[in-house]
Amino acid sequence: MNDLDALVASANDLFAQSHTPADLENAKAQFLGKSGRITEMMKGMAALSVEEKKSKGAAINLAKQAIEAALNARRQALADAELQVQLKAEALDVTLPGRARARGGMHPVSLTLERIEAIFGSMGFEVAQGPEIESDWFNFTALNTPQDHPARSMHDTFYVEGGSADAPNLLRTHTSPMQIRHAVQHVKRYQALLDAGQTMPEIRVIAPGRTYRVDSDATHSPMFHQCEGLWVGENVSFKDLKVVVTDFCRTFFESDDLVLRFRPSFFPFTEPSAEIDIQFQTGSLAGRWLEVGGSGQVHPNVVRNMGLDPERHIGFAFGMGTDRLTMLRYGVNDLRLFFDGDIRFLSQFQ
Ligand code: 2NM
Repeated sequence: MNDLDALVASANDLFAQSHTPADLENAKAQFLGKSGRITEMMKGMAALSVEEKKSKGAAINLAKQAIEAALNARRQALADAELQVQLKAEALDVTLPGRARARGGMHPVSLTLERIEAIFGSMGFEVAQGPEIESDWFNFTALNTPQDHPARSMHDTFYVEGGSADAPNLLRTHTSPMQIRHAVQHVKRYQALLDAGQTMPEIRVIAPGRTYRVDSDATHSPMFHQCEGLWVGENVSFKDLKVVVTDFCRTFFESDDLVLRFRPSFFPFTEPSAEIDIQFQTGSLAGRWLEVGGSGQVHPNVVRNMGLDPERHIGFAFGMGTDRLTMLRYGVNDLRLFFDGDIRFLSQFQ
C-alpha cells in the first residue's frame, strides 16, 4: 500500500470513528484543512519537476477525491442517523385508542321545562321569566295572601336583605309573582284599548322557573321548580282550564287515556280552587291518583291587582311542580337526586 492509499484508509477510519458532525469536521480538517495532510502535499509539489508534478498531482487529486467522497458519505450517514433518532422520538402510535371528549347534556328538569314550554307554546302561551328575589307585594300581597297567612312565616319562606321592615324581600315561593308582573305589563300595553271600551288581546302565559321554600326531605327540596300558567280573557271558563291542563298532561306523559280529576281545594289567589290529580291506565303507576298541581279561577282581588276589572275579565290559573313531573315521567323516586350533581345519575337522561 503506497502512502496515498494509507492516507485515504486512515481518513476512512477517522471518519468512521466520528459520531457527531463536529467530530467529523475536525477529522476533515486533518486531511483537507488549511494545514491538512492533502493540503501540505499539494504545497510540497512546488519543488517538483513538471513530469513529477503531473503524475504525483494526479495521484494526490485521486486521493483527495476519495477522501471527499468518504467525508460526504459519512456526513450523509450521520444526518440519516440523526433523522432516525428524531423520528423515533416524535413517533405517534396511531393504533392507540382515541381520548373521547366528554359530552355535556341537558339536566332532566331542564328537559321537562323545555317540553312544557313547547307544549304550551303550541297552545298559544308565551313564556315569562323574572326575578327569583321578589318583593312581599308580588309574592304574597298582590296574590291575596293575608298578612297572617302561615306561608309568610320564616318557617316557610326564605327572607333576604332589602325591601322594608314590615315587607322584607324574599326568595319567591312560587312563580305566580311573575304572572302578576306579566299581567300588569300586558294591561299597561293595552290600557288605551281598555279605556276606549274595546277588548284587549287575551293573556296566555306560563312562568317556569326556580322557587324556594324552607323544606327538605326525599320529596321536598329547598330549591325546586314550578311552572304556573295564566289565561285571562272576557270569555274564558273553567272548561278552558280543564281542556288546557288535560291536553297538556296527555301530551306531556304521551298517554291518550290519561284521566284527570279536579279535586276541590283552597288557595288564597283562586276561587274556586282545585287540585289536579292524574291517573295512568297502564304501566307501573296504573290506577293510582297522583297529584301534579293546583288550579282555579283567579280571585277578583288578584284580577284587580293585575289592573283589570273582575266584572269584565276572568282568569284561570294553574301551577305544577316541574320536578315532580320529571320524577313521574322518568320513574325517579328521590327528588334530591336531581340536585346532587352526580354525573352517573344525570347522564342517564341523554
Ligand atoms: C297554583 C294553583 C292555583 C296561580 C294563580 C296565579 C295568578 F297569578 F294568576 F294569580 N298564578 N298561578 C295558581 C293558582 C297557582 O299553583 C299550585
